[in-house]
Amino acid sequence: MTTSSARLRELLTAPQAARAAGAHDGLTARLVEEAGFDVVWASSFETSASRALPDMSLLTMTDYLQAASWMVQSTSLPVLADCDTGFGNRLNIAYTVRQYEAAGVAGICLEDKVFPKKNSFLAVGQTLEDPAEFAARIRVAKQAQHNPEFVVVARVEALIAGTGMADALARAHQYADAGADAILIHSKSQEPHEIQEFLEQWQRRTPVVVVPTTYFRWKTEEASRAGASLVIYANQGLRAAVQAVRDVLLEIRLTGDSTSSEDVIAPVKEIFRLTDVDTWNALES
Ligand code: SPV
Ligand code: MG
Repeated sequence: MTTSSARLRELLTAPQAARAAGAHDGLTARLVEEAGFDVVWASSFETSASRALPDMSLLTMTDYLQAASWMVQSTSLPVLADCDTGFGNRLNIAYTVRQYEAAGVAGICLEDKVFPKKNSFLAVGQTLEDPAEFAARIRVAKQAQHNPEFVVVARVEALIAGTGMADALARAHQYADAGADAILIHSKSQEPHEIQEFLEQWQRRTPVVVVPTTYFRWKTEEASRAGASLVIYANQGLRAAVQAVRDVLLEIRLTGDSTSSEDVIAPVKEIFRLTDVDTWNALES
């Protein structure tokens, strides 16, 4: 039987880029699968926002692990879990790997910022971790895993912090030397140019993961041709839900009934289907 980690590895090393979408619970993970994505991204931004909290390292590892575990249980797709900076020091990272592995998560992503990290798009100064220390953490993560297929993605925040392309590439090489299975290169640019330059210089040394949130015009196929192996649509689902819920609730309050919203909201039966009501009824009988 192919494990979810082996499947994620397969996707990362395939000639065409795979597609991931962000989720924060079982239902959103299931919607990611039904929409035809290949991977569920257990997003720290979405998981924090679902609790009306900013993505600022406020939740604990247990909170994020619980959310990722719901995702694993509700979908057959591999789940790649955003583990921020790894929730502490080297030992915490080893513990994180063991816990996520035991929960059936296919892989984790660790970013090279200092704890407590803040979301990459916040207009605040971002402090990067010392690259040698972060490389050591990647080494520890790889040593801690029991399943040889478990995936550890090293996320480079140099372009976010503004330390430049040379720093981004040097860090990525250090993390790959330390055993990272893939590099996530993040950017807050409106255009994909710096990501394209990174990919060009990286020469497919390891798989590369990209997150086109701000440079959203870049198509999956273009990212694939440029050498990306996984394209993460990290938060569009959450943003769609916020807008849709807001619109419908406002409409109901203004009109005094839900008639005009019925055509745009999912029927109750659809929620029954999404939550496997038939399976549960069959279990009872
Ligand atoms: C997340 O989805 O939590 C991410 C991606 O880390 S981003 O919000 O773009 O930093
Ligand atoms: Mg995150």
